[in-house]
Amino acid sequence: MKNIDAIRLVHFSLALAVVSFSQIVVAQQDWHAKVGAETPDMGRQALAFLPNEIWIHSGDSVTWTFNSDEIHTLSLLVIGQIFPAFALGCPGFSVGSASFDGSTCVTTPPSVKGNPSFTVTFPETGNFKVQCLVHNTMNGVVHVLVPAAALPHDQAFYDKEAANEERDLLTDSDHATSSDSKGMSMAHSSDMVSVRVLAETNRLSGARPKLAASSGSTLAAAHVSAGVGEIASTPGGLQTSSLVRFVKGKITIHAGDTVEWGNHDPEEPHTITFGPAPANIFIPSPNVSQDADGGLSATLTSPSDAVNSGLIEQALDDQPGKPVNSDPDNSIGAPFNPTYFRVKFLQPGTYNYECLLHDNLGMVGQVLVLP
Ligand SMILES: [Cu+2]
Repeated sequence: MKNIDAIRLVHFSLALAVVSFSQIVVAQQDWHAKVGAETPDMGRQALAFLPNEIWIHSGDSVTWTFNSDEIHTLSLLVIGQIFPAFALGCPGFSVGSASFDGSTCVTTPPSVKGNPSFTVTFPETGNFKVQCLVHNTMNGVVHVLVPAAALPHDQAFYDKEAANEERDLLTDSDHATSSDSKGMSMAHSSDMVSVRVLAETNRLSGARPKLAASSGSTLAAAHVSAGVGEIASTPGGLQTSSLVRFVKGKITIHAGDTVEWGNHDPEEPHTITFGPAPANIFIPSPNVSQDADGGLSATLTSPSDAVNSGLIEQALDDQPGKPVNSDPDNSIGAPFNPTYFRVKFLQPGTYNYECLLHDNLGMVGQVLVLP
């Protein structure tokens, strides 16, 4: 009996070894995906995991490569945990590689193109949401199946899908017709649309005596789109296309005119900042006041004056069961986030401005104020 037991044990061990070996062979697969994409001038950003849905075996890993100059995180959160601030992480960060089984949060620090890629091993089966902590509307899913399961796609399929999604997000043009007949197509590559703004200003100037009588402090002579964006979706999650530019950001007005900036991006916050960056770039500087419609406004007397709008952005979507507008970025506690910033220019001169969050991507503008 002992011998038989011993033989059985040997057979069992051998069987285990074979099973383990075959699992290891299957488990060696490392999949690849990208985090973000951008046009060469960095003006158009794909806030997306590319692709954002992938099917793998337990034991496999996925390597995500950071691919843009806009910051992103690769984060795997635990169901029920409070959505963390990107600066704090899980709290804490993983660098280089990690393992995720759904029980403990894993995230990279905010990273950009050129940083080391991040490899996550998935030892357990399950469906795991992938999230960027910087961009709420940037997520995806990893489906982890048992090793014996057939996988629907290979790496070549995902590479092709990523390329297609990247192209769609970076060349999005359908928004142009719905928002502005020229804004998106001319966009940032050519800012030679000041003629149109001038004409608009002249038209408004003609009507000014009448409007001035209504004491409207927010008479806008010209509107600048501070960023334009669209949220797209695959079955795997959300992907967002953002034009990180002041569309028609170089404009010409007359002294006494007001310029209004509006954020047309569902995801990206922006600032409109004249002069040096304040210590806290997220909140409006003391010389900013709030208009009756919730927009923010300021008056600049000379090109050496400084003003910071703070974050101009859409609030996060409200969700059933959550406090209304619990957006932590809502620094001024308004019932909704300010999406407009208006500046009245009293004296002629050249006023340069930038977005403090995206000046590194080239998000700058200029207001030329004529007498
Ligand atoms: Cu910006």
